[in-house]
Amino acid sequence: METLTLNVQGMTCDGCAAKVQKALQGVDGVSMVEVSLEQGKAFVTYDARSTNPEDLYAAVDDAGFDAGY
Ligand code: 9UX
Repeated sequence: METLTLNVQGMTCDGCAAKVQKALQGVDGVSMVEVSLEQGKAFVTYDARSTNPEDLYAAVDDAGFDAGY
């Protein structure tokens, strides 16, 4: 398993954090997600055989938040 910390911009309430959480958990290969609204970060544990950082950044972007590199 690999871990990645994403800097997520644009989360302003718990609902936003929940959306980011759901988006990341929906990516095949993701096993654990923790989102910190306060820190503006998402901590993801994933299987590198199934996904990669690019996919994870894209999932956050698709959910309407900016996880730019
Ligand atoms: Mo809160 Mo975020 O009311 O997408 S859910 S601002």
